[in-house]
Amino acid sequence: MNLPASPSPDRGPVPPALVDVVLPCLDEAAALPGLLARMPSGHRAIVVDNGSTDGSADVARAHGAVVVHEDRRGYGAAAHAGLLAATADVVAFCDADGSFDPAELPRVTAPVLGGEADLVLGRRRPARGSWPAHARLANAVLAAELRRRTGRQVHDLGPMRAARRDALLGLALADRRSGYPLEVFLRAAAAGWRIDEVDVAYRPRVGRSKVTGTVRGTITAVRDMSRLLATQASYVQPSTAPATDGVAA
Ligand SMILES: Nc1nc2c(ncn2[C@@H]2O[C@H](COP(=O)(O)OP(=O)(O)O)[C@@H](O)[C@H]2O)c(=O)[nH]1
Ligand SMILES: [Mg+2]
Repeated sequence: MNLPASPSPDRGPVPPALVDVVLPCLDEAAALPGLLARMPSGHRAIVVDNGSTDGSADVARAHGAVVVHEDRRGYGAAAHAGLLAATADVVAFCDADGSFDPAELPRVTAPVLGGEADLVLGRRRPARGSWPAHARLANAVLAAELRRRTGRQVHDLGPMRAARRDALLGLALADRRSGYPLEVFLRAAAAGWRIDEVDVAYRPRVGRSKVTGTVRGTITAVRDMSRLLATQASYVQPSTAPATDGVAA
């Protein structure tokens, strides 16, 4: 990891970031410049390079991002490496493929920064052509199952989300593949977190999809998530979770 030392508020001209934004990245050199240019103030980009061969790390650095390397392949491995590298109180996650607009991040991070929610999920509102039908259907089925199991009014398990860094670390997340977002949700629900959902735009990605846009990627994602759902009884204990007053509770 090559994180620069955080600037001290009384010595450096740059204030510390309020939010660290983890961007898992596998060959997204074409999308990064546009993405990093739209990072809102107070939000610091941490690009987690997951073995890219297209120069993503150099592009990310050239456009002002902190770059972290994670050799172990998998969305969860990259996302978690970013979480471990983060130093801000609040950490957000966003795909690095150009399908999300970082300018919308404050809508996701504000309820966490303001102490009104413990986990905020970006509910994807897709533009035409941005979300293959099979992936959309699989996601809707998963969300319905999650509502049934947890009672939380979740509609989309999208990749844009935010929570407090310490709280996320306390979840002891184990998945390092595409089940990672599901594990975050399940463990957060089991812990009685206030979980909120806000709309975010979902646009066609820049470049080729590695997960939901391919049959192989979708099968892997479904398999990873099914495995997690099968074992969820071991850590989802609704009876012991305190009642919450979150919007989605
Ligand atoms: N599939 C996959 N994506 C990764 C990996 N490491 C980082 N990523 C990033 O995770 C994000 C989601 O991947 P993407 O191909 O857009 O998935 P999709 O939108 O579900 O088709 C992108 O920013 C990828 O660059 C990995 O090992 N596998
Ligand atoms: Mg994508």
